[in-house]
Amino acid sequence: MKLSLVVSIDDTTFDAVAVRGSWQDGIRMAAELGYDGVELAVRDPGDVDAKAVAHALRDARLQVPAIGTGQAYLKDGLSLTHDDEGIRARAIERMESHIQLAAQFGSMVIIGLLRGRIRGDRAATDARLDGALRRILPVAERERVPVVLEPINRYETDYLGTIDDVLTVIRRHGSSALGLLADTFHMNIEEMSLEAALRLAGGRLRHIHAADSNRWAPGWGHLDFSSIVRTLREVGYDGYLSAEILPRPDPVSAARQAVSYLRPLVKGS
Ligand code: LER
Ligand code: MN
Repeated sequence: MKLSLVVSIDDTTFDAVAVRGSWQDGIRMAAELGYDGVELAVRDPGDVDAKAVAHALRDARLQVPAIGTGQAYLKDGLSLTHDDEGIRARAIERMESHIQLAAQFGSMVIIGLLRGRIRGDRAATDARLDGALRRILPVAERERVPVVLEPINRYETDYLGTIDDVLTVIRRHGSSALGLLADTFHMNIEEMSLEAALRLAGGRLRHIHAADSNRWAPGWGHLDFSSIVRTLREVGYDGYLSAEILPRPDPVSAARQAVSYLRPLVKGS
């Protein structure tokens, strides 16, 4: 398993991004601290100078396991399940451009907050999500870019809170491009057992967000990361643990804690 740090390309309003401000500094800091990659949080790929980012990544020798889309929801109000057809169409278009950007970096694309909230009844929301995925997944398959759907805790959205909820969506689509992102912070709130939920996810697991019970860096809360990593090994997971953590007590200390705490645990896997 490898380690990455979430770095925002734009100025972010999402709390759990240790690095904000200049993405160039974020990439440099991740490399200096010994990360293998950076997960890029991107509001609109149309505003990203992909060549400049690729150049900085090459210099820093970092990979980009995943690209996050949450800013498109938080800043632009886009949602894949909105009952306004125009907003939904723009969310789908935005996802397609995230996929094009991800294809350049060999990354996957995350559907986190961008899935929206339940509007009207649950069945209507499911139908709108399915409609959006039917547009997005063929593009993802063609571009060979995995799309990962992330369960998110009840305080941030009322839609798709558990691993089981997301597995149900994945099964409905039967697309090899659609996988699961498990975030240990959300799991701590929603799952009966983190280990049992990770076993349930099994081969569908494509990406992990690592944060402790309080969203601080791993080791600074009360989650058992030895047990989490052991379970990930058992299910054959060999992707990234991506630190999506609060910048507390300050960005550098948080980012250093995550890598120095997790590195010994993932060594040799
Ligand atoms: C939101 O809490 C989160 O975990 C992000 O990864 C979703 O966009
Ligand atoms: Mn997350």
